[in-house]
Amino acid sequence: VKVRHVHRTCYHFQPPKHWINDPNGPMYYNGIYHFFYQYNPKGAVWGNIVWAHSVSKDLINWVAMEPAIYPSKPFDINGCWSGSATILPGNKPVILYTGIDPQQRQVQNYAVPSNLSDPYLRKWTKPDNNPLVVPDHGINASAFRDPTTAWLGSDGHWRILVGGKRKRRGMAFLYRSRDFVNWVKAKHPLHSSPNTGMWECPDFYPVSVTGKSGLDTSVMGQNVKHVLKVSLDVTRYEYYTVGRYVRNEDRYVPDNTSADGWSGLRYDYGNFYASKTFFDAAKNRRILWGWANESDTRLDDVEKGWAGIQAIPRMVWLDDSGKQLLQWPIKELETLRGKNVRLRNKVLKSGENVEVKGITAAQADVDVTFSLQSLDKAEKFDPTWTDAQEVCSKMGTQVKGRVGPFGLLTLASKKLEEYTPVFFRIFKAPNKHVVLMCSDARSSSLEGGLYKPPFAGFVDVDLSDKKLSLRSLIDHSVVESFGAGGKTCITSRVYPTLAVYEGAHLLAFNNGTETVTVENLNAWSMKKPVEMN
Ligand code: DQQ
Repeated sequence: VKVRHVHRTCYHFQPPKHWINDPNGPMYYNGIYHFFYQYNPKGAVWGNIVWAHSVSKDLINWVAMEPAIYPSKPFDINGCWSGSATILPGNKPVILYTGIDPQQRQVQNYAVPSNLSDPYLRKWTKPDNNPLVVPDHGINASAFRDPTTAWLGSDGHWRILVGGKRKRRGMAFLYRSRDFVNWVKAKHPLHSSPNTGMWECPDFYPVSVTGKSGLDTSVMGQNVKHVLKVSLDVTRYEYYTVGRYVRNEDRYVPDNTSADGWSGLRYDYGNFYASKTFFDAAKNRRILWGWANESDTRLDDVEKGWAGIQAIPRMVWLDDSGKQLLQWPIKELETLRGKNVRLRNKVLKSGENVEVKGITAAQADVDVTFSLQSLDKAEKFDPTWTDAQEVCSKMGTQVKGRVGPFGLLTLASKKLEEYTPVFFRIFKAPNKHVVLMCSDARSSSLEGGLYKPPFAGFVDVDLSDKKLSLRSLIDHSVVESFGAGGKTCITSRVYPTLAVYEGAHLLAFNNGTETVTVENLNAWSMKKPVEMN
């Protein structure tokens, strides 16, 4: 086994070996953060799925526990798939998860801590009255999974969603229960959408219309909107809408500013899937975990002996516009920042770049604000360009523009044989500017056989101050970027051959005709967490 250490991450969540996928049941309980995830204890490909378990006091330094849930009973003998945690009144955590039963049906089970006085909640019990929910005759038993965190209605009944589909219509089935044991399917799903296929890992939660504070999942009231996120099995991308939860009908109605379906908003326009949020009562915030799969081949994964990482946990809250979420790496990440270098007011004329020297460029946190001299000469935006990735694929870093492309070259080799650019390009449309953000893996590696897409999204940002910011978290085989304070996020998995360890460089560049100034750039070498998984 060639354990390919050069591409292992340093500060992303990653166990020592084997396959990982979805984040499961994240929660904060009695001073400890718990994180569970889909894990194959026997190899670097998907299979034999259990709930691996790690605990932390700060979401950065993790200690691995034994697997919390693993196949052992008829109701989960063929797999313990994704699910969520809910903390019931009386401070009692309960996990809901999907089990695969002897008929390969997907059923919903629960598990409770075996010993509530164990601060790490190492052992979990699966009571004998499982499964709690089985697919009834109207439900496709192989498309019925991933229960959400429960929320409590004013009628005293708990509610959960289970992801599914009916023919090609994706849906979030709604179940209600008074005692958390007897669950009854609601007549209508909470929401559904045609031609979206299976909805995996639904997530449904309230967000405050003012400020960044998170809300407990059962909060209702005046100044609250709701977010519904689904992971679409067909595209392997996630979509969310911001909308209204009509409580008396138990229906969710997306706002008319939120496209419902494949053209909608995404948490991340790159490699990020099966995500899940939880309410962190310690710091009054909502935190998002998401899985970033490998982009190399299955054979590479077997040779490496590992596959899959978790993206850095992000705080999520509603933008002032009420139209989208903002996301930002949890502030605890900053405790890993080491050596800092700074660039100030560095003017980049057309075709110029500048290297940011003195940090470990393969393992870094970069935060930069660009200021633009003028937007007057921006290229005209063609309204048929609805697919950002397509625009990026035609207009990469080498295609000279006017205002942009400008941004960062991450994981760049000395002579730029390899680099993963993260950049903006600004266009002019009637009465507004259109900002394109790209994280383009096409030039990331000289190695063949890798998936190297030009990931991209549009950034709905007000440019009246002619400033645009970008933060990138670089960690050997991942570049996780946040445009305009977290309005648009893109995660790319890349496998450089030259731009590894000391061979990796970081630059800022401008390939537009218009001058761009690096007004302020901070880059930090990142340290390794003390204990890991
Ligand atoms: N992964 C789990 C399923 C879920 C899928 C199985 C999403 O529960 O639907 O490992 O990645």
